[in-house]
Amino acid sequence: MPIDWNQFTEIVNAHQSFVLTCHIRPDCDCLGSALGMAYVLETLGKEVRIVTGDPTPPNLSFIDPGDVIQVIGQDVRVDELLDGFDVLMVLDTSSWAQLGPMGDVVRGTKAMKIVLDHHRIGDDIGAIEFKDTTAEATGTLIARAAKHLGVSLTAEASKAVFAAIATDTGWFRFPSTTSETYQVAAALVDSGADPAGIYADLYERDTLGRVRLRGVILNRLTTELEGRLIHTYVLRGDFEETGAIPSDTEDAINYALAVAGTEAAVILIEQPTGGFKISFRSRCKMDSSQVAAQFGGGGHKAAAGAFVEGPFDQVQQDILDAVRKAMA
Ligand SMILES: [Mn+2]
Repeated sequence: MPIDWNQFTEIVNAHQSFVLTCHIRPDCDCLGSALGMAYVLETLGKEVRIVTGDPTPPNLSFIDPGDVIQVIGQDVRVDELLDGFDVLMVLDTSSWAQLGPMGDVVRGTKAMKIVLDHHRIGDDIGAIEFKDTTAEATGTLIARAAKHLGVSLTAEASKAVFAAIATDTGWFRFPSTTSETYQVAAALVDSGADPAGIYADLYERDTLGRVRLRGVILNRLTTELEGRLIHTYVLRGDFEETGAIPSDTEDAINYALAVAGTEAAVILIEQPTGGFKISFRSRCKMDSSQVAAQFGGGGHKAAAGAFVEGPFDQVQQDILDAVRKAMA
């Protein structure tokens, strides 16, 4: 459903103070959208604060150079945030599970609640919903909101919104990317966003350890079933040997899927405290979530995860057997 921007504008005009929030494990779309919306509202003379359920991860701190994003339970307590403002705006999600500790504020506040989001799934959190599930990013909705509210973005706000859209579209390559995506991006470049600088901040700030661990992971790639299944692993000792940390394995499984002909990928990552974190990816009929469920995990058809304890050889055999069966 298209968003009723007149109604959105009326709500903004009729209120003075806003709290913006987004989902836990914040990504660039959620943080960039919050910063962009905060700029728009402040330009209109509103009082705004951004409070999230989780801290900004270190690799995304570039998006908030002024360090204005606050964390619930760290910078402000739930009971301190329940009143004293007019509108709670939830960005890039509308599901209780994704709100984390901010869910207590959403439940407890008497302020008006609105959602600005592009996700299909979500809960009724008692908010007026401004949802456009055809939008490629919440960042796109921020750019539209700025237009409807008559605010031109500064270079810094443009950078935040550009980063939001660029990351949610896989740097403008996912099928959700349309000609309008490029038009919005072009307008953001005109108002000061620097794509080369944003790309470098996002993708060219890895530690040497992270890149070395990637080498280890790539070296161990093994294919079977005529190349349809690809798998690899990380052992505890690899972290020490390369100087990497466990979060450096985050997107490792995606390199495996870069190999032509692969339909499913599996990575086993031994945790520093023992046990294996398993990630499954599927681009075939295999339902990753069903395979993960056999090991107490879960997720979606295309991507799922589980945690399994036991000796490496045994865990690897059990996991691969389940995947082979699901792909048969
Ligand atoms: Mn998003």
